[in-house]
Amino acid sequence: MAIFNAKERIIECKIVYYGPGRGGKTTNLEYIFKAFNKHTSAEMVSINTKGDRTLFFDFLPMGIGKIRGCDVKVQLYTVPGQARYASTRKMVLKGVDGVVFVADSLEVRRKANLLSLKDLADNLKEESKSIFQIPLVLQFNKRDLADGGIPITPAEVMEKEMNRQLKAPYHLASAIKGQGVGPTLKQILLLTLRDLQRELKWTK
Ligand SMILES: Nc1nc2c(ncn2[C@@H]2O[C@H](COP(=O)(O)OP(=O)(O)O)[C@@H](O)[C@H]2O)c(=O)[nH]1
Ligand SMILES: [Mg+2]
Repeated sequence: MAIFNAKERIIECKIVYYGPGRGGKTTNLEYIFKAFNKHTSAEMVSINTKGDRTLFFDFLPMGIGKIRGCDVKVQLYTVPGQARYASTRKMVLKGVDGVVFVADSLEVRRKANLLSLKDLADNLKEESKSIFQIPLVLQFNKRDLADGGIPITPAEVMEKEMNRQLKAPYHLASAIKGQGVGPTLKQILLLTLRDLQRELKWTK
């Protein structure tokens, strides 16, 4: 649940980029940090876990308006995807308000996507949240690989395998080229803030 700082009139919420290892989560965040630097805090914080990193920085979605007279500050996080960092992933998901699931379009990663999605659902459940209810956007990343003749999974197949029940909005992307990164971010911000607004309606 978002943190409501009444004194400073700020609402802080947390969006986590989740997905299989090497799917492109860090690449998404690095692109956002550079391309939308007017909205971001001065520093990207990086916690090193061998071979992979947990990254986060603040994002100020200007122009999105205020909620209850408060400015909204968003923290964007990535998690390390490999199996051995299960506990880090659980920790990063604590208090999450919205999730971007970055799926790898590489055909050989089909199963890894599904396992990671299942892992996300399980970890959310431990947080008493449902993957069906939390603001969620899927991203099918690395679409550019098709140009190099590398086998990628057709979008319809990815949609069917991952999204048949979830029915989450999804975006095709090439994070390395910055394609689809902005629309993915914009949509998760919108869904998360809308959800927050709804939640705050019922509290004092
Ligand atoms: N071709 C291609 N490579 C990508 C894309 N996104 C990420 N990569 C590469 O995939 C590797 C893993 O990306 P990274 O962002 O570290 O994945 P993470 O483990 O999910 O954080 C890196 O070598 C990236 O350069 C993409 O859209 N297209
Ligand atoms: Mg990473």
